[in-house]
Amino acid sequence: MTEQLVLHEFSLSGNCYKVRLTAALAGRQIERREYDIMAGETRTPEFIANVNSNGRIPVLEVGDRFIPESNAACYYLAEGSSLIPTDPFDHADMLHWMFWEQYSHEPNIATLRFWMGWLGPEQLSDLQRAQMPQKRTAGNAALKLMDDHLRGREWFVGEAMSLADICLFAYTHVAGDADFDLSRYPNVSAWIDRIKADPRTIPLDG
Ligand SMILES: N[C@@H](CCC(=O)N[C@@H](CS)C(=O)NCC(=O)O)C(=O)O
Repeated sequence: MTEQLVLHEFSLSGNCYKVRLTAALAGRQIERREYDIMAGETRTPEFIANVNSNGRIPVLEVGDRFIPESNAACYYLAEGSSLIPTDPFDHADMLHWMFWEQYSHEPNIATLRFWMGWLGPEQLSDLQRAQMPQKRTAGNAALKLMDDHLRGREWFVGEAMSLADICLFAYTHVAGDADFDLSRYPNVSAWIDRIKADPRTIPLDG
């Protein structure tokens, strides 16, 4: 019997969306449980004790066990599918882009999207306000690096869509929410259209 899969999420988060998108592309069924992160619902003693000691979503519940961190949850769901290359070099290269997404992309683009779209300018602390220009510069540097890599290529790794594309797509395609101008990055824009054109792709707000 296959184990029941439950995604603990805040559905408008790109980190949660990438897990749902992976499930859709890999043909895995998941249940969804919504949390209001603005109300601190992932910071309750119950959540910390039972779901994720780090107090954050997404978390994929597999039977009676839990996988925090979006890219780890994607990796679990994609196991055995074409989203994970079998060639050892391509496999490592896929991981390279997934780690890069978490260190050089998400902390800039996703954080600005959250600050601008959810907290709003009045709610930002002085420290957050001071960090905004640096995050914008770093976010544009990430988009430029992606654009350069995609010149003459369809996918981030090898000749097919992999988890590297899914994990990077999640926050890139909504970077406009944080006032990043995607028209400056034509190869990224074409890649976004390519992923959206896959009939299995689901929208972030679906
Ligand atoms: N590296 C983590 C980031 C998780 C994360 O920051 N989650 C945010 C939403 S995208 C969250 O739970 N925020 C609520 C909080 O920190 O209380 C991942 O990829 O899953």
